[in-house]
Amino acid sequence: MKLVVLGGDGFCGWPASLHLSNLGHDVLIADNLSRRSIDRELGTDSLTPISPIQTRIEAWEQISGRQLGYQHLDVAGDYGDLLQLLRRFEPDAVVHLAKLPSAPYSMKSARHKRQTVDNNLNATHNLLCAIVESGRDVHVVHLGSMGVYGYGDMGVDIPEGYLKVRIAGGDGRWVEREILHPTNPGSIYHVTKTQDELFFAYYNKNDELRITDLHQGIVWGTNIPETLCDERLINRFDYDGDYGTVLNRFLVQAAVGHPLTVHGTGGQTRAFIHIQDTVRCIALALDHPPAHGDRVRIFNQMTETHRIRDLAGMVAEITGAEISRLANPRVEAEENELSAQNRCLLELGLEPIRLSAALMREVTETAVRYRARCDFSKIPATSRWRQESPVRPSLSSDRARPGDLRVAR
Ligand code: USQ
Repeated sequence: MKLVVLGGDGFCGWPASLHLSNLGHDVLIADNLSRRSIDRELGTDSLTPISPIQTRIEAWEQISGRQLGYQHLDVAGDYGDLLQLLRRFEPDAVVHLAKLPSAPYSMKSARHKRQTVDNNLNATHNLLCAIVESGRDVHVVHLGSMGVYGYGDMGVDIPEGYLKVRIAGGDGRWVEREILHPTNPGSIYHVTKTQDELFFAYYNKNDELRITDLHQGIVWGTNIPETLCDERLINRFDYDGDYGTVLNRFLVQAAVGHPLTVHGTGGQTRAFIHIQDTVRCIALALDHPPAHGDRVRIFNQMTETHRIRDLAGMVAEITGAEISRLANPRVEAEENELSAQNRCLLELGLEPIRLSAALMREVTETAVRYRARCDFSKIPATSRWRQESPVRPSLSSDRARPGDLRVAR
């Protein structure tokens, strides 16, 4: 297949590009390298020494004998160039990861909220609009988020994208419908993922675009076999308070001798997936495109759920790290249950990598190898979900919020 990977230089995009290239696809990466410029803005860097994109591409060609195309492209800003790319390269599918992908970054300030909305919504809309204008039949595979559902305790497994509902009619009749699952985002970043769903539904209905939206859980792990072939191919490994995801942060913290930073009680339950499964799921979604006329296909791209304090406990047991309980900088429920269906990807052949001590040790070994590069001052999560205000009363973060789905008891 001819594939464009938008955002192919990022944490998920780079390993996905190599994996797809290794499977024999003709891959072109389009990226504005914004993840690298955000590192400069925040004074942070990947724990692993990632190479410049040109070095990455040359190294992959030397090692695999396969070519990767590259175009510097701001998907949210350069609509004309995006359209030209679709016309010139004629891809069968586009993997869309051209996003600002961090919840804490999106909550840092008014500027960061606006930047996240401007980038993420325009990137998705430009892509859909350009596919229609190009007149080409392109399957879009988008990396969405489990966070669009929110983390309310619904008492049943979260379905994959759609919810069967019964609506009481005025005349006592019940009407059955299947609707997009209601959204309940917990950050501006997650708000953009919920808005993506509406763009997809609209362009699917109006223009019959074929779209797969992968609602991904929190990624952990850092490398896949392809990124381990040569140090020039190594994937990025974020541990800072804005871009590091929770389990990877704990594993780096253990490796450098920093106490594990559990927010609040650590009672938050979240969905997880290993980076190797991320790239496999993207390949599976590409191999099994929706048929013409199908509605937007939504898969829950997660393999297990865990409570944050349990993860901290496991890491502490393996490494001997201390656990510290910090005031939670986010507005989120302190305790929640979470279970979700992931049958679609399993039926396509995904064999999930489960969290295990051995795999966690592997990530810790990478962290130990590069621990001299760790900047301790970047570990604390400094992004606050709610601004202090002398006029607004302070609100409990654990109260029921509009949109929370709770079991009627
Ligand atoms: N947390 C800690 N300590 C830390 C960091 C985080 O206790 O040092 C807690 C957070 O308060 C939160 C949970 O761990 O309750 C998860 O935080 P996270 O930063 O690992 O993940 P989150 O911000 O929710 O979002 C991340 C990615 C996003 C992806 C999402 C999957 O940034 O790209 O979509 O995970 S999901 O949450 O399933 O939507």
